[in-house]
Amino acid sequence: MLYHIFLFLVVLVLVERGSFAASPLEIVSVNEQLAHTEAVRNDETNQTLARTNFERLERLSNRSRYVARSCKEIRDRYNLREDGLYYLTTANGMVYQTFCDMTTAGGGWTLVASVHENSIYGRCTVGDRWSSQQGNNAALLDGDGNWSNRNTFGTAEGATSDDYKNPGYYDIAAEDMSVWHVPNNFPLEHWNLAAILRYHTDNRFLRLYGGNLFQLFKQYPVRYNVGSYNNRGPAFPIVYDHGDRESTRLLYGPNSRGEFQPGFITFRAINNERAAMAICSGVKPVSGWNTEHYCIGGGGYFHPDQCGDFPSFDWDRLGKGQGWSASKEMTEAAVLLFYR
Ligand SMILES: *[C@@H]1O[C@H](CO)[C@@H](O)[C@H](O)[C@H]1NC(C)=O
Ligand SMILES: *[C@@H]1O[C@H](CO)[C@@H](O)[C@H](O)[C@H]1NC(C)=O
Ligand SMILES: *[C@@H]1O[C@H](CO)[C@@H](O)[C@H](O)[C@H]1NC(C)=O
Ligand SMILES: [Ca+2]
Ligand SMILES: [Ca+2]
Repeated sequence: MLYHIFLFLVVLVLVERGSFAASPLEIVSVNEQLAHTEAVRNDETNQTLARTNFERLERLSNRSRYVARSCKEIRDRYNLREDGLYYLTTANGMVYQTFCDMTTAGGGWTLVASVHENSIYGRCTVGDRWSSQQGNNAALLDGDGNWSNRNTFGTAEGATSDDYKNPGYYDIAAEDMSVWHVPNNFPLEHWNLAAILRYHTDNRFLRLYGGNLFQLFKQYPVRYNVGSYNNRGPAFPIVYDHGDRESTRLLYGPNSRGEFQPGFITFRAINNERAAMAICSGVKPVSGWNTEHYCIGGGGYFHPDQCGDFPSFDWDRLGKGQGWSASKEMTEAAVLLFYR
């Protein structure tokens, strides 16, 4: 027995030594690795320090002293022309931060929302805040969703990575809209250049609809069975800031191209199955009602294969740009909504 214990100890000691006795070559390489890791970390730290430019931050932080309800007011009152994040205040005094586009067509555009499709396969599931997160459900047809309430969510910096809605959506009295389609996850400082489509209206149409989408969708509820399929909301011509009618056409599926006319923005379109969609971006449906393939947002009840923030952009397979399927670029880009 003792002999066995002795043997066991010998083995144990050998194993221990084995694991500690690295060759000199190995030791060098481990040290090199540590040194390398350290260097990378230093570099990262240095970069972080470089980014924390105090003066710049102070200047940005000082923007909290401006008082305005929209980016247009900031532009007009303080004569600021720099794109970026600014603080705005609602009529009730609620302060929030959002992105101002101070350059497009004279600037003064307030980012109020973004519609982001996190899972085209998820049919009215988690992340489908602009349609329904509660499943395709015939009992949820009333349009008391996020197009027509004062609920807010998300952040301006995260607007291409998830849905975003700030108080400006219902608080600002605007005249026109601007829309940017920005590839998912792009950082704010590159949105403008990265956008695959950018346009705005210039006929002040929002004046006729209460000054914002909150009011517009009161008149045109985004609700199942609210009208027949030939009953669509208003459509308005757009002015292109990046892209044109032809590039807009190509962003949607070949079959869809036969139904719409590019060069417009349309609100509350109703499809064959009488589901309502909130916005047809860049197009006006003219000779067909399969709007679920090229319009976004909606109520909580669709054809079972259509529910979602981009209801059926993948009808003929995701991102294939064939049949009714929208292009991959379009399906994987967030839709940023601005007011002025
Ligand atoms: C980081 O900055 C320190 C001090 O400014 C400098 O000594 C160091 O070499 C820098 N490290 C790297 C990896 O650039
Ligand atoms: C920020 O505001 C403070 C207080 O008004 C002022 O003293 C400072 O110069 C401003 N900083 C910048 C970078 O504009
Ligand atoms: C509206 O957005 C909120 C997130 O704040 C979400 O919980 C809710 O489910 C959304 N409404 C619908 C109808 O999806
Ligand atoms: Ca979805
Ligand atoms: Ca979403």
